[in-house]
Amino acid sequence: MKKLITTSLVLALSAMSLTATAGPENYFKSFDKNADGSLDKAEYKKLLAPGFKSRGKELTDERVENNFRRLNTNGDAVISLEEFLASKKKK
Ligand SMILES: [Ca+2]
Ligand SMILES: [Ca+2]
Repeated sequence: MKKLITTSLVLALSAMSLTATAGPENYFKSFDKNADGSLDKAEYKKLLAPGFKSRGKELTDERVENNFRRLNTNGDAVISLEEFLASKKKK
């Protein structure tokens, strides 16, 4: 019984560190700092930053803008969860 609890705790912890692969929805929400259900450009920039950093690229405003526009299919000022998930499915 004790072992089972330990195992599920480990699973829960690894799920937390793997939010990107475990659930794009949770990943999206973790960057939605004001919890309005969408990512504005500042929030989206924070989402992009680790990926750029790991590839040794500088995250310029232009790159944020380009990525933002690609995801923001309806052309408003924010990326909705739907738009974010749609971009994940395309890959
Ligand atoms: Ca937001
Ligand atoms: Ca949008």
